[in-house]
Amino acid sequence: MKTDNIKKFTYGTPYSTGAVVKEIPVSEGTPDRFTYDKETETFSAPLKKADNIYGLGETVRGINKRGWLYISNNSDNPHHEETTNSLYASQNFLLVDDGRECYGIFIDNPGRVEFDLGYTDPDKMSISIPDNDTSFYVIEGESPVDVVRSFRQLIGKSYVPPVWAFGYGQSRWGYKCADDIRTVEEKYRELGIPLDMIYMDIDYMQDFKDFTVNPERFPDFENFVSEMKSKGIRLIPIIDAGVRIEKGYDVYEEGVEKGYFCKKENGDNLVAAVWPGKVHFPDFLNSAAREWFGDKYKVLTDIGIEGFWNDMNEPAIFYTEDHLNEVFAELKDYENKELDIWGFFQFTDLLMSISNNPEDYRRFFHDFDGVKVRHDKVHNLYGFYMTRSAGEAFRRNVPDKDILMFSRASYTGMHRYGGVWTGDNISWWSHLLLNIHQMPSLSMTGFIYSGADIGGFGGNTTEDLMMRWIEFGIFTPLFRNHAALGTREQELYQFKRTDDFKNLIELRYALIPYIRDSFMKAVNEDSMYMKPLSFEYREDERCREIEDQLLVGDSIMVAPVYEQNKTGRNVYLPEKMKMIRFRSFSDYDEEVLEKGDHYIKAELNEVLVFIRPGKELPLAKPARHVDEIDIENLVVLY
Ligand code: MIG
Repeated sequence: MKTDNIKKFTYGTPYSTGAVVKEIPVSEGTPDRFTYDKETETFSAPLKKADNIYGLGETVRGINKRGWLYISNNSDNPHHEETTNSLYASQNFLLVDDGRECYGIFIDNPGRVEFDLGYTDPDKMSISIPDNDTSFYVIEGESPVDVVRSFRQLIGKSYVPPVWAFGYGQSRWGYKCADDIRTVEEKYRELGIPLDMIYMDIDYMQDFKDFTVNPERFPDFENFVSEMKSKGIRLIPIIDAGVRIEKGYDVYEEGVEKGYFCKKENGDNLVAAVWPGKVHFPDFLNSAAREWFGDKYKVLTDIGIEGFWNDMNEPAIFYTEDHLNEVFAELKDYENKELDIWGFFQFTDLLMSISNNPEDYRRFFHDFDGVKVRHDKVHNLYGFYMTRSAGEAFRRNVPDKDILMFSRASYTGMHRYGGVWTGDNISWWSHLLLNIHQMPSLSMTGFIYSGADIGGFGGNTTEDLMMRWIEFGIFTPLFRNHAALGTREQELYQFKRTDDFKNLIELRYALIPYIRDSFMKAVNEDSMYMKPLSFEYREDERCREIEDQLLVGDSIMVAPVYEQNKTGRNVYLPEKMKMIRFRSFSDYDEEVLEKGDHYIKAELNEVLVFIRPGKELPLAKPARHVDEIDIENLVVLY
């Protein structure tokens, strides 16, 4: 691998985060194109009118990130919208491209990093790092694809899930017992809709304790796992970051005894609260603790579980014992007091400060390779290291099996151990569009096995939103329908047009050979699975503003419909392409369309795919499960 196009600059004492896998010699001076103001710990570079900015992985707004303030600070925010600054993940990689020349930068700092991308000053990009113990990489390249390839070689190969994980998964927070899960399988089977995974949310556990199964709700769990597997369904349980404080619970007892939990300044284990009630947080930054926690997954892999999702690992904190006590003390002042309007706001602010309080993230410490580090300085590593703990354990304990693993929080480097889902979205059309925007940025940063909660997690979905979202989800490697407790039920059999849903899911299964091939290519060649058009059509100015069409693999472009009550959309073709309007894997129209603008009809059940000239799109005959797909006999469209 050539690395002479990558320069590394360091400030303070950078942590070895594990983000990069290649040693780059340290250069003297300031990163090319940037000035550095030591006082404000801010790097600045001018932005030309033509500069587009890509990257940052899972964030709000468009594919072109220019014009907003993005803050890397992994946050549980189930109500995110346009003005949100921080989401569940932090990938400090971005690429500046004026259409002719481009460069990338990667800020390896696991604490808070603020990217002001033309927000304060439209002609300037500023990156502020309050705790500047940073490695700053500058990556030069001929084209965006080139820069991305170099970045990906720097950070190492992306995680590859088992083949069945390219199938369709049904999830919901609220399946309470084995029979609830059996019902899901039965209803899908009755309708003949393919399905490979059913996800188990927190209700399967005993009192929300990791690595336990509630024996009343799931009697003889091991048998249940094989019963479902005999029906072609893998069960995918959730694992949460917090460990319940309970006498006699092995994970708690061992963690306390071995000193594997995060501690406060005074050496006591931090007491926080999440679903299980009071918890301690495993110190995933301590390699011994990481090994210990990782081995716990064995409890479930030993009985046939082959996949997991790691949740709440920003970590999300409902409250800490210490801060809650402070709040109660302050509340005393409010009692019997006439509240004026400002007093009232102070009072509500106080109550709002209870969850995910920034102060709480400064209350505890890690033993990071023998060094005591305050949590906030390495905050964005927590989810990464939880997932690394699992990933390393799988290699040790189940070496000949591929295990499905994806996480909510992440940082660069985690892409070697698992994928991500994009956290708690809402059943909004704008979040379908957000999903379209996030996918190429995730691809850039190595998170290729990724996807959103299809249909939307919070809020009540509608049949048409679900259908349009599935039509995009067909192309995302992680393809999971998931919803929150208390929302409208959104398994596909809950809707009226089940035939259409069946056709769409079958189309996904028909596309799996192409999807999986393109996925493996992206992994092996350090390229992108989903790309903005501008990365490929360098000469075409129009492509620089297209944010609702994507290239998927080498052969196709997709143009999803993402607005309600639309039966078509405008599509820009950067070259002559063959349009396929799919109603199912075997029912479609074809039409060759010239380069340029087109208004194209796409009824609610229709998916638009465009095949690039000289390229091929193979289709398999769908099957109920991924491993039943006949990959030898493919129909090839071109
Ligand atoms: O506080 O386990 O993002 O997918 O269903 C909510 C319950 C905790 C958040 C996850 C979501 C999951 C939910 N969890």
